Amino acid sequence: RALKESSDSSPFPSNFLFGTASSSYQFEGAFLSDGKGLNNWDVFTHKPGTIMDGTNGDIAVDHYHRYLEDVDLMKYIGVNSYRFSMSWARILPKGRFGKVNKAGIDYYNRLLDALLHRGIEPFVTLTHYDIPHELEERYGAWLSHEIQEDFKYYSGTCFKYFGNRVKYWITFNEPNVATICGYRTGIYPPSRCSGSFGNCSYGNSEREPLIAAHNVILSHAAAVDLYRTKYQISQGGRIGIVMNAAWFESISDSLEDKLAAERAQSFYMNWFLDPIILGKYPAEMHEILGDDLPVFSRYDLQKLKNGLDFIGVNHYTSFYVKDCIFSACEPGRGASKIEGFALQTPHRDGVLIGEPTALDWLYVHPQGMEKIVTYLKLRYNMPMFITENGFGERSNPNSSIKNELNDVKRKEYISSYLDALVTAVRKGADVRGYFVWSLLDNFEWTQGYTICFGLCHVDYASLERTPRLSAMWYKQFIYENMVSKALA
Ligand code: PNW
Repeated sequence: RALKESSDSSPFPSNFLFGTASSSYQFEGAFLSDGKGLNNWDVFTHKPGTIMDGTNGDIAVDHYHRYLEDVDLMKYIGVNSYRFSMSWARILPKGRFGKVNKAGIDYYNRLLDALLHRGIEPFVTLTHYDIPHELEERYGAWLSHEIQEDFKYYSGTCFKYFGNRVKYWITFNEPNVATICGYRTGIYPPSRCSGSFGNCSYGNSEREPLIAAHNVILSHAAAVDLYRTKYQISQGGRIGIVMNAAWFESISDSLEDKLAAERAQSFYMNWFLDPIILGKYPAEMHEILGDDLPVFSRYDLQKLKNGLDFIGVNHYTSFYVKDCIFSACEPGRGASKIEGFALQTPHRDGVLIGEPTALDWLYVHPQGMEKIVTYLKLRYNMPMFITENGFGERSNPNSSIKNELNDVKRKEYISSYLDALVTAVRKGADVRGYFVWSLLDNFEWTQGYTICFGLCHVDYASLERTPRLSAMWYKQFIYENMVSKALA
């Protein structure tokens, strides 16, 4: 369909999903309300020194109580889809070792019904970093194969209660970021570090990120297997996974650097997608990690087969990549063995890959959107959704509200990335939706509330929401796209 319509002014088909994205811990607040259990992020943010501004998600933007207002805001902007995550500990406060929390089920029922009532398609993430603390306490969460049983139980609970209304399920958000930050650099819970990197209270084995990832992959497979065998035929939904997908550009034309750019992708994104889609870890990982790489049993492989209906792509930025096998590298992002000896750097000959932002990992390089989508099409040839794309700015409590709302750079960022996406779609990539991160300013993990990603500004004293220029721009963009479809 995308190809047939490529002569239109807009290549997006009329059923293309335009939305905004969020996550439970960053949005909901209500961290102890109505029977919710503690999760890993509740415990982590309450430890001193973990979050830059000393804040936490106890209240966040109080989406739990203000979801109706937020759904109306979405309706105003004109999106036809909303990506959000469910809080595992709100639904199962003690994982599979306790009861289902009825109040949690009720909350998501209300949210789903409010969305559907306004014609907004729910796009549901099962796990966006937050998991019941109980699982960490009992058996070390992702380091134990037991988590597969828990994740299967949790996803089955969600399919059972919500599957009649949810047509798009995502098992995990960015497990590549979660395992690297949780088990290598230690900046996310459970704050475990490997090798000499990071600044944790204890040093752990180099293998931990690999073990955690292996359990994520098998948990994903268990949930998909359950969905396929028990729910999919009657409920008619699709199930996917979301990866953080940066574009890695070789820093030079040398073969060594080109291979390093390939390796960077294999050790970051294909690490999860290859096993799930192709049934094995990338060849480069086998070569470099050898026996350290966990092995899939024949039983695992059976479950992994055909384990995905679509790929969710969180794309924000690009990096140059430099080889660290044949030449020496200073330590840095990507340079270690478990990241494939492929240093990621924003500089080439003293020139940045794109305009820098308030985040040290976010450079504005819209061409990366076209390249990553094209790369994914060639490697996996599957339907895709851009599940996150957005622009972060430092919040400035002293600036006027007028200034806060005039987010020209965010508008330009989104507009240029959408242009690059159009190019990829015209060339034949099967992209079916696009979600801006995020509807509102929110709790930006270790950066707390110092960074704003919202199309709408949030006043943290009153929790009042106000659309920014970028929200008005997105509203107009969606409207024009719909009109061009209606007239076509
Ligand atoms: C994503 N990187 O995280 C998450 O899915 C969101 O929850 C988050 O708020 C959003 O992007 C903005 O940060 C990322 O290092 C974490 O490249 C790390 C990276 C990218 C995205």
